[in-house]
Amino acid sequence: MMDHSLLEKKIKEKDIVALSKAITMNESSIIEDNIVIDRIIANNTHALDQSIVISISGIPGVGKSSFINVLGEFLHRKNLSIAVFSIDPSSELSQGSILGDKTRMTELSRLDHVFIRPSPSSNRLGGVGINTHNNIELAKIAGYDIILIESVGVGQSETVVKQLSDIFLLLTMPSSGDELQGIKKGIMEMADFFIIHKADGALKIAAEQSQKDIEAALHMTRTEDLENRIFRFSSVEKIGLETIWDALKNYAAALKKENKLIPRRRQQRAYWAEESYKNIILSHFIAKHKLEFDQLNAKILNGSYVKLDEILALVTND
Ligand SMILES: Nc1nc2c(ncn2[C@@H]2O[C@H](COP(=O)(O)OP(=O)(O)OP(=O)(O)O)[C@@H](O)[C@H]2O)c(=O)[nH]1
Ligand SMILES: [Mg+2]
Repeated sequence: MMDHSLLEKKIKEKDIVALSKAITMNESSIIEDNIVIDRIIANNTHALDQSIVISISGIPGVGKSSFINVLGEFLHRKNLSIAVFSIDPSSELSQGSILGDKTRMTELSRLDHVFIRPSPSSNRLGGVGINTHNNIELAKIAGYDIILIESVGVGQSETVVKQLSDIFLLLTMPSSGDELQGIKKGIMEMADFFIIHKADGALKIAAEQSQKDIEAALHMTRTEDLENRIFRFSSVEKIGLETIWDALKNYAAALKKENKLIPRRRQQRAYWAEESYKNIILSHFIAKHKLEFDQLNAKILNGSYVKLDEILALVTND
């Protein structure tokens, strides 16, 4: 086993093997491993505010991996260091499309110093986020300039992704008609940027219409200035990436300038800390009262109805 201070040192040297190992330890079900990682993060809180975290969400097949591949390559050419995480908060069963992502990020994964990590969606604590947040903190300690998160965008999971990122980018597909392909209102309200993706070939015209539809929908619900927030793009044609990147960069710079970035990240840390201790308390409590819970279960299995009163009594008498 690697010495902890050595592991920490190697992470800070952007050693990809060390970072992978640390992430594995963070996701481990062995609490001692988690504690080591927690200490490494605690030792390096000064390094946590340097990177920009951008999440890319959208329905399956919208082209998130393809877009990340193109954007990542572009940023790499600008000498920015890139880490990519892939998460699927919508499903606890799925482990993410690991193979799919690797194949769709071929160019990116071939470049030196690019870190690509598919993140398992389920873990000991029974949810996405807690580990994922720490994984991202580790990538920040490693000093990656830009951290990209691919996440399947379905419903409630977006809240979780929002709690992980500085900038939330929603990919949509050109659609005919006004249904906006069932994009949930909540997601529309949450996204900082909209990209109508696959705006190429036969879909080019539909993309223009989609842009108008999205603009109209946003004007109804959002009060802030949405100029330079809605783009059309094709990861095949790759035209106009500079404009999109400028907009993202300026947005991040404005957040910093208006002193919004650090409070937002602190709020996110508070959110994840709360998730974390809630889970710890829950597992601890259930383990402590295993016998009583087993008895309640046995009663139900024997055909009795266990009243809420009994459960409340168990909890409040602790
Ligand atoms: N025409 C066109 N096709 C694209 C574009 N980007 C991606 N595709 C295709 O769309 C399909 C899905 O692309 P992915 O990048 O895997 O999409 P994804 O959103 O990451 O999919 P999941 O990870 O499965 O949710 C692939 O067949 C791509 O080749 C684009 O800009 N234009
Ligand atoms: Mg993908």
